Amino acid sequence: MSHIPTGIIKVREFDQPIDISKGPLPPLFPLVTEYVPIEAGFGRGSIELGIPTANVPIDKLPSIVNTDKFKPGVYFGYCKLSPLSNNSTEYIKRKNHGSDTDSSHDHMVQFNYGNELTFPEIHEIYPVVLSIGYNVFYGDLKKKTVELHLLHKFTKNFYGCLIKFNILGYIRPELNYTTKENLIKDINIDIDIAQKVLSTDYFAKYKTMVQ
Ligand code: RBF
Ligand code: MG
Repeated sequence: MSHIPTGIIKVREFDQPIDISKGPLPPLFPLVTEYVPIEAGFGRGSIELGIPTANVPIDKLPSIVNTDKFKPGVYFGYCKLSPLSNNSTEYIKRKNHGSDTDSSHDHMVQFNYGNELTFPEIHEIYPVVLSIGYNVFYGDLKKKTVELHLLHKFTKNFYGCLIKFNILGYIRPELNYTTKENLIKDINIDIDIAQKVLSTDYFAKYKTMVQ
């Protein structure tokens, strides 16, 4: 008896139903990027939510991501990391928090360009959930952002590392939350959905796209 999920996945009322056996659905999916550098966000992902995200520059992604066809919301796919081994570690000032100009909120961020990743971490292809949008919960972003949460527990940061990823499907719209706890709860459901869908052959075969 197999427990590999098949059929249609939909957990919450606001989820887009995913028909697993159809695989990534055109015209949006599958979409693949080049290798792009990981930037420093606001540090909220790891520090406040306990869910670290790798922020990537939207202008270096296929231009369709920055159009209304990519609705603000949660997506899933695969990614691969590639350290910039010629760069040595440096400290770079984190972007200021929205319109906040108080310099006491500035932090220096260690950019190691992925040079503290382990051998398996630079060879593995990881499943990923992506948040594309304006972080309405924090309400301070004017520009559309793209952040990836990799489904692997890293012990070191990898700011400045290159990452290549694909986007294979859409889970749900970006929502506003009344509490951080509710946002975290939904992100964990997003992770479960992505893990289930990406573990099927219909989607796992798209791992090779990011090689
Ligand atoms: N922020 C929101 O305001 N609304 C969301 O629905 C939302 N969904 C997210 C789903 C995932 C899988 C991830 C990784 C992040 C999500 N965020 C959302 C963004 C979150 O607020 C952001 O990661 C932190 O603000 C750090 O930049
Ligand atoms: Mg981040």
